[in-house]
Amino acid sequence: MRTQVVIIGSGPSGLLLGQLLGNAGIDNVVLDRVAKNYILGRVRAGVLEEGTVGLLKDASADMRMREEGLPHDGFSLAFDGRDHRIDLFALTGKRVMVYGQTELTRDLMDRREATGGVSIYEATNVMPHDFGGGRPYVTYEKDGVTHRIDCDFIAGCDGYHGISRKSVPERSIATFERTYPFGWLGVLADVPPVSHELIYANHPRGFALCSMRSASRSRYYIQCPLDEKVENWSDDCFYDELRRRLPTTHAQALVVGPSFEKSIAPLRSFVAEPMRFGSLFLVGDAAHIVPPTGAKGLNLAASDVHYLFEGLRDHYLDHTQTALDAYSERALRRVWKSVRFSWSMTTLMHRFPEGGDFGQKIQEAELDYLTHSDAAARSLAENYVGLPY
Ligand code: RFL
Ligand code: PHB
Repeated sequence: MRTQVVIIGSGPSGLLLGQLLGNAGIDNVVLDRVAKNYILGRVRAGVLEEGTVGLLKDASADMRMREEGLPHDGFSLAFDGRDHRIDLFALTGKRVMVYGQTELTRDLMDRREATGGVSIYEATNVMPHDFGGGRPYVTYEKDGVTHRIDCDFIAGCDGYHGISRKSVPERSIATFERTYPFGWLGVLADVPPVSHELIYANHPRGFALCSMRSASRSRYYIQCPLDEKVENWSDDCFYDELRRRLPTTHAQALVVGPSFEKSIAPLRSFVAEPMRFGSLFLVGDAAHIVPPTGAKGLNLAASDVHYLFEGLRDHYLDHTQTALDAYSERALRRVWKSVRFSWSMTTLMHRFPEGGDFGQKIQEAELDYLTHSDAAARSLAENYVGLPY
């Protein structure tokens, strides 16, 4: 088989890139090692920047999001037993869209199917070859048969554990990493959200986040030790702990109900540089991971797609290479700013086992500053709604 671009990974970055390329008449094939339903079973991001919303529109996959997504004008920082609202719209003129990654992925998959895009699921042993030379190709196995796809470019959209980044010789790639000494225990439940906006809570017992997927579906998280086990947390235990970390008015208003998803995610900051190796491009989580506190992971995947799509479009339609050659540099400039923001939100909002009294006082001073200085609040809001591409 031959195509112009092989996309490894059918997560949000691979599907979004595939749709933008398809709309521009550029042939592509998406490969994923797991089944469609498995991908749709993962519960992940919930907050989309305007830039991400715009890209979904460009991909003609925004119809359901426009109807069912929840535009949010602000969120709360809760500490000291009180709520402090960050008015995103007043501070930046922009809002964010609350719409689950699962739904966004489903919309992109449906669109791909409707437009005849080729996706191959449950493709094992996917392997990019010869991306340093002139004739790149990708091999994979399906039902015991080995297949080969020749192509011009390979987009590695296969997430943090994918094969694309691992295929690059170690000497050609630099990595930067920080792990955090805690994780997030999250639940999803069909109960109305405790508040119509997100609440990020800093509490002596640890961080908590109240988010949502719709007016009747809530997504709640609490900071937990890294070695915590999901089995140790009944729904009652979870809600009791969440209540303790929220201001009293919210704790009293919390509506509880059985969770249908409960999982623990470790927190990590990670960046691989560069993001291009000959004809192989790394995109999204394949190149970088941020802790979820800033709601940036999926949005960074989308901005990478924006830069790569521009490069590929210019290459095929205008026969110019400038944008493609600039991909890694442009993407990384934005990546590092989001890595910085996600790290700072994480540092600000969590209890660090080794933080001590000094760390605690610095957090209090920063929260006080953010909620009493217009300039500080504006900087927070500008990063949260998303820096320009
Ligand atoms: P994905 O979604 O991991 O998709 C990668 C796809 O590649 C496939 N794959 C392979 N295919 C073929 N061969 C191989 N060898 C392969 N290895 C892997 C996988 O099966 C998969 O289908 O990466 P992508 O597309 O770059 O998207 C990134 C986002 O998923 C991620 O950044 C966000 O979910 C992060 N994130 C959040 N981001 C936000 O912008 N806002 C949020 O509010 C937000 N909240 C979150 C989050 C991530 C979380 N977790 C669980 C890590 C909350 C949580 C709890
Ligand atoms: C979510 O709804 O899953 C969510 C929202 C905001 C974050 C992280 C996760 O910062």
